[in-house]
Amino acid sequence: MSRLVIVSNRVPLPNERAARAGGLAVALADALIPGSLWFGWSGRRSARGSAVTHVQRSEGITYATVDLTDADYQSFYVNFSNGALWPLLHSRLGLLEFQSSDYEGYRHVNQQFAAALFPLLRPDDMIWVHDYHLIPLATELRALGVRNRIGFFLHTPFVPPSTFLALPRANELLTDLATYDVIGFHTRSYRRAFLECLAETLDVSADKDGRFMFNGRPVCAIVDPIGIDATGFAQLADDTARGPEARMLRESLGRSNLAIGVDRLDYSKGLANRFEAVGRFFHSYPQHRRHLTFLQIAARSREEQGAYQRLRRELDRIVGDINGRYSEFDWTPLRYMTRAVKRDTLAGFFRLARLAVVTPLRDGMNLVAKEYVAAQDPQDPGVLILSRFAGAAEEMTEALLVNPYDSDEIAAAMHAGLSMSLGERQLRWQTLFDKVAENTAERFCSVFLSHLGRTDLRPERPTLRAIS
Ligand code: ADQ
Repeated sequence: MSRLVIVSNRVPLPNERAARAGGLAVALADALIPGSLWFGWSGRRSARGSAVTHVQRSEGITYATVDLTDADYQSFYVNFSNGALWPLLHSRLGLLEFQSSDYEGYRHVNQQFAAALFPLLRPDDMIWVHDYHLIPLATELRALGVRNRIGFFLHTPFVPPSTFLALPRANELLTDLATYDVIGFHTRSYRRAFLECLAETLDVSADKDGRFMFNGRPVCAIVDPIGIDATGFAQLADDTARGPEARMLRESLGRSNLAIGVDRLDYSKGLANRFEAVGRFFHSYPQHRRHLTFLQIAARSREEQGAYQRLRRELDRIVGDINGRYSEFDWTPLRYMTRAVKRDTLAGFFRLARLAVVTPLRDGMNLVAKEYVAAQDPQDPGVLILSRFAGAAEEMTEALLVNPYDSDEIAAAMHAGLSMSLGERQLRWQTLFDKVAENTAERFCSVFLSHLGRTDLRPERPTLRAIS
């Protein structure tokens, strides 16, 4: 059997796992059988950058990481990946900042990653690359003569040509993507947008299953929505809802119901609009004052970027405004913490919450929506309010779907959720739970890897670098 090599920008090292148990680490846990290799950035900066590869082993998995220099960190990670590609792929052209030198830095780091990974590879390894930081990696590996199967999964949305082609050098990134053997997207609409970009710029047309030929080689664009370990998360929620943190939260609420939001502190997550909606809710439905407390947990992220600093200031202002306006001496409508919370604690909090408000302006998938559903008590489930513009909305149609830009619609959905009969809550939840329990993280991995496993190795040829 082929060895699996996972490549992602950040590698969740075993000693950081508990603190950083984000979507990727949890979703890929099932694919990572002993013997696998995980390669990527260490999260550290040093003068030697990627010249030294740090290797450690844990539970049969090898973790190989490289550092970035300060200059590479700035151009590759901060400026191009998060300052250009992230806003572009979330349809925020107004926030896109492009500098050719950052783009060159991005390509340079991908080239260095390929050079550091190359000596670790075996001929029949299957290489699975993750996310927008590493789009050119296959091009760089092929240039070194790597013939292995290489797949790519994009965790963000993909955008139509009218948006994507606003990025200078967009054609090069499309060529890079078409250089993989398999390219995975969360939803049909992201795949469609990608194939439209290919048709428009590279004159490539795909069949209805996303197969096309590129440079004489077959390539397949697949739809493979990411999932979670639903039964494991349900068990975790059941356990931790009885734990000390959940008990303290419950006691602090008094007789008030709990509504919850959990996100990275990112402008794509729609937090400002959501907070405005909380204000609208207490304005339009005063009967809920004192009877609902909104808890927003927002883990700070990418703080080195101006857009994120501005967002934080804006959110501080809105929270102050709402709490100043509606608080009573013994009740605060909106509790807001800008810290990550441990995964097991979160599970228990989800189970206590009568509403989850998951309203990103755009989101590749959104795993919080799935975690909330998995965490509910089947006898007395809460209600999920979900943005139409999260990838999760394509599957989770029994949630209360809202336009995240419409504060009044979100407020009305909160009211509807709190007024919903037990019978309707159970019906909606059961259908949602069945879907979340079927489209698991394990299924996500096995679908992707079975597609990748069916592709052929590239024919032998001299390396381009050796020729030039
Ligand atoms: P993210 O943008 O990070 O991921 P999301 O899928 O919602 O978005 O969350 C990832 C994980 O982080 C979840 O397991 C969640 O519980 C956890 N998390 C979020 N906020 C937290 C907090 N404040 N404290 C503790 N844990 C928190 C990207 C894409 C998404 C896509 C995922 C996976 O942007 O659209 O769903 O990858 O593909």
